[in-house]
Amino acid sequence: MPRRYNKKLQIKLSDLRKLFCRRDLVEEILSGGKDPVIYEVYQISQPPSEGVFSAATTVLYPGKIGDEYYFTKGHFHLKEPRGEVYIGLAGRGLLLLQDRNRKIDKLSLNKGEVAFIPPNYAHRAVNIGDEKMVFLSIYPSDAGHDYEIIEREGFSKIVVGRKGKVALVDNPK
Ligand code: S6P
Ligand code: ZN
Repeated sequence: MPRRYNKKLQIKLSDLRKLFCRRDLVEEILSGGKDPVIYEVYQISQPPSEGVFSAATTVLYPGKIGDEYYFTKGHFHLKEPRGEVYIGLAGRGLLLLQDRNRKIDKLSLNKGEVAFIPPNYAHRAVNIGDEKMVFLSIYPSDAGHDYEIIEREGFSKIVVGRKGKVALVDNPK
């Protein structure tokens, strides 16, 4: 847990119900009375202002729905051009980057690795390990978050674990 933050968000399975491929499994879990926490975000938010950074530590828990690994929602930044840096602090993960034409790239985001997110790319972290994946993000305080496109269309590829292997496959939706 970071020592200092001014806002904490907790994202549960029910917040991601439209995003996982196996919606039937999500509904089965929720209707059984469970709503696991998928990730937590500890933000050091600054008032939006050009040239000022905000930062956040995300703790993404390990797990899968069907064979799809837990992930963060993912978003574009509202304001262009606004990039971002992710720094892996713990665990094993991937960072998906998707451009406006839905072309996908993946970077590894393991403990100690740094990933740059160029402006105008949607970004989503995926925990492909058995332990918590923790990363620090540093972004312009005036970047803003656009979740709408991803909520509507998802990413064009998803990350699955099949027969002990991690694979990036086409999103069947
Ligand atoms: C903010 C940055 C991260 C994410 C966090 C949760 O620009 O990319 O702090 O907000 O990892 O992901 P999401 O997609 O739910 O905002
Ligand atoms: Zn971002």
